[in-house]
Amino acid sequence: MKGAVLYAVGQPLQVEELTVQNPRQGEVMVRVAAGGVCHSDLHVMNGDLTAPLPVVLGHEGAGVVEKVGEGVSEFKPGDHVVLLWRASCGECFFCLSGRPALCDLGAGIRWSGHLADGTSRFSRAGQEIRHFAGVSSFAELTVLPREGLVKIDPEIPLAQAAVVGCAVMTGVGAVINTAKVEPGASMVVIGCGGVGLNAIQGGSLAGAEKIIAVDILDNKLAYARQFGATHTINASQVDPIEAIKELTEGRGADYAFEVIGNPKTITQAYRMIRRGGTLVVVGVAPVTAEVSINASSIMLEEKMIRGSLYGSCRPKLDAPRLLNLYKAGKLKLDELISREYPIAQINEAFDALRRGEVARSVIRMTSS
Ligand code: COD
Ligand code: ZN
Repeated sequence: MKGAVLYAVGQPLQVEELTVQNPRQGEVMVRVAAGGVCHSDLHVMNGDLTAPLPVVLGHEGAGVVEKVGEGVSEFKPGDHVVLLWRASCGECFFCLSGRPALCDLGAGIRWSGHLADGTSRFSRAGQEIRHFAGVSSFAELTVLPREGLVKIDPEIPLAQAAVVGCAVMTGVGAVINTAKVEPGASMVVIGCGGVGLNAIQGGSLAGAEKIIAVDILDNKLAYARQFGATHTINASQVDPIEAIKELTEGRGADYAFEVIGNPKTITQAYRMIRRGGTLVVVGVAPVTAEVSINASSIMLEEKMIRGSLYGSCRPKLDAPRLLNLYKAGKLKLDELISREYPIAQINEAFDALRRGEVARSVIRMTSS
């Protein structure tokens, strides 16, 4: 079967024939229908985020169960599933407290590139190839832990289901689950890519009154308006902090969401919120980066800083809920998918993401 492999930082992906082993105990093999092209994969390709290499990239996807390993009774061949980039055990302190994104199971898989038994199912000519975040959706077939899948309504188109696996749960979740934005609030979203646009539509769902989108590209700001932004600011043309103050009676916004992963824009976002406001950091900066924040303001202005990992979601609850909102016409997924590429053109899909041309694109493995 075909898969897209990253062998070294700075190199393009190699699309090649790989061997995939059968699922073992507690694992599920999925025939991937669509894999979303997210900036986090690009961060790994350019070395801003690390992952054990070589690796089959892709951490957003949906598909159809092909085979199940021993002991798996909740899935059967033919089930439609969304793939999760943070599997969670359901039993630990974090899972029981409703914070499954913080479970050790998914983190272990992410940093080792191995499934839970410490091995990989992918290889090529005897060379081991790692999993990415336990998903590896840029492959025709992939193997996941049973805890990394959510069964979905088979009527949902699988490309639309795929983007729920990362962009939508991460972006909408940051607003609804992490920040719990209330009706009438003002909020800023810095970075209007695949994830940021979903923070914007999360703001619409929450009933925020002002949703201010900040980007450096006008085409991204046009997408932002389509997803519910009430105001847009091009940060390459005006000082975005001053512009936010003007739009919020000089106070600053109630909430700011940083959806890029850049220390400079994290600092900007902190300065955009009002006294007592909340900054939610969704993007991850390069591992050694530090953020500069005026120390006294934290206390004197009672500002809050929150991280949001995977939109603080509870995937088995949130994925079906989001897909129901899509079916009810209340969540934009069709509009999110700007382009579809065959796997042979995956490097072109990443070039388009680098150039800022798309809201989200997906790699299509099957036509369903
Ligand atoms: N000011 C304003 N906007 C900017 C600036 C700037 N200085 N620099 C870039 N932007 C805009 C770009 O024009 C673009 O529109 C947007 O920021 C980024 O969008 P995308 O589409 O390139 O990125 P996404 O939405 O696919 O990914 C954003 C993340 C924040 C998820 C990603 O970058 C990240 O930080 N990933 C690491 C966190 C992680 O691992 N998450 C798990 C999987 S997503
Ligand atoms: Zn992602």
